[in-house]
Amino acid sequence: MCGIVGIAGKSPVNQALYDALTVLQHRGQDAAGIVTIHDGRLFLRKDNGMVRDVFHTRHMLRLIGNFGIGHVRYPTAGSSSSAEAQPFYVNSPYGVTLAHNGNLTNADEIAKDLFRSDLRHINTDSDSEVLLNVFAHELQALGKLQPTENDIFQAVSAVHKRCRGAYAVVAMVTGYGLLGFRDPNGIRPIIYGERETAEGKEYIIASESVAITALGFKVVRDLAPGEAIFINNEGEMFSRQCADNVVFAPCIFEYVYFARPDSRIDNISVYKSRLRMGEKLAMKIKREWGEDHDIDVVIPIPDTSRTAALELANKLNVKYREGFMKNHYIGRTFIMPGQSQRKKSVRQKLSPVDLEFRGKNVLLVDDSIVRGTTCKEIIQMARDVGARKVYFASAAPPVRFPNVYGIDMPAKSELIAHGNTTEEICQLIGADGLIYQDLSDLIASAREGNPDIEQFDCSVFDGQYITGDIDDAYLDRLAKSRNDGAKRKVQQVENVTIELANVQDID
Ligand code: PIN
Repeated sequence: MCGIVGIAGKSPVNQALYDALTVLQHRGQDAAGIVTIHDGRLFLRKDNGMVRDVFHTRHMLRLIGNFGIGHVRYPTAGSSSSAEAQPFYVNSPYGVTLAHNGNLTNADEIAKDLFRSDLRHINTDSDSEVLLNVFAHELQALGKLQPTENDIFQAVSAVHKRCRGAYAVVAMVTGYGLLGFRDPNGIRPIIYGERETAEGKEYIIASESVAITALGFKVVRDLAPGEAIFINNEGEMFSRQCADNVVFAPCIFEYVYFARPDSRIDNISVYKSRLRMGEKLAMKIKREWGEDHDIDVVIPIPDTSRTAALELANKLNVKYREGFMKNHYIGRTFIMPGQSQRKKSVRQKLSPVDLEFRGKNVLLVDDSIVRGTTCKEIIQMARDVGARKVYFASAAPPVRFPNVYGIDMPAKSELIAHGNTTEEICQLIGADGLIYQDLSDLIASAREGNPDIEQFDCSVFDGQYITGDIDDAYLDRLAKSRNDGAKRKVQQVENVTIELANVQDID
């Protein structure tokens, strides 16, 4: 998953972009980048690492200008090279920069066409570079010396025709303005806001509303699926529906795990959706385990699951206790490259408050079970500090299928729920009981916030891919690039790349 932001300001935007990226840091800790425009010149800083590590004072001072875009990356295609940090730039036409959240499912095919028919060279494995070149090619094909907003929107329409998959995009056309657009299924989130200043109105486009509100902008609305907005250099805003066949299916995993609880995505409060997940899971526990269950205490596995666990405990009428403390100064387990590293870090990241466990029947709650390795370790930790029984609840249904729309989920074979029943998973993770959210309840938890949304992309749970182009061959290719062996190889190559990048960076 990645985070994107773009600002069309009336005064320098470097600090605001940096601040927005720190607010979106949870969406990707792998790489960060900002590009700004001043006087027709672009200023770019990007590298692997967290926002606070990538940008030093000397970089910030060089990022001058009132328009800019930024990106935080969470690798999607198994690669984590610094050459693939975003934003990307292509010099023709006009100079276009772009940052993208999502994944194109036909990137390989388009990359070939770009080379053979459009005479464009793609220098990385990133589908974002492909997307940028498709947009640039389509804009160039219009042959305008000075593009208008209509031309920009026409190029976006052509992108929708050529590209499949998930894409929420911010881009800048040098000398003309800031653009944002969303794929025709609206899979990944993108929202915009505005604020009045003494110099005039400023606009912000971002992955999540929290980046807008935290910076003191007012949320206007989410972009519709297939829609584009363009803010020209003079600060005028235009919007247009650029897709013909729009089937809205936003990603449900944003509500389960990715988005911050203080965001609203597609008019649904992420926080409230998580409360509802807890409520519905409590009802299921009562139904299946009976009102006379023997749970003494509900304990969330921080951070994401706290909201659901709180409401689950309320509805079960059982105590909610913070039994695990999290060290916030190490990275999220989900994004670490290899299984061995992933396993080792659990005990460094979480430590139990033993008195909450000793002699008790505890219900541990997590947002989801993906590989099942961390929850296995956590269940053992609970036993080590004296829990009598350890039950486990997942606020999401079993994750059985890979994600092809920009979430770095493991290959099918690495998902614990793939090919295993709930009872088998319970055994594998070493719990005394395991309960999963039903998919219909998860959907209802999100949908009750905005009944206008008729469907969500739930592909990791049901294997239904909304773009209709995912077959076994695609999933096999994906599995090859995503298994841990492939990631370790990339890491070795990356060590060399990092050294080179650092040498170049001494300035
Ligand atoms: C972690 C959120 N969440 C925890 C991510 C672990 C699956 N894992 C998905 C559970 S946090 S495993 O709250 O954002 O820190 O099933 O793969 O072991």
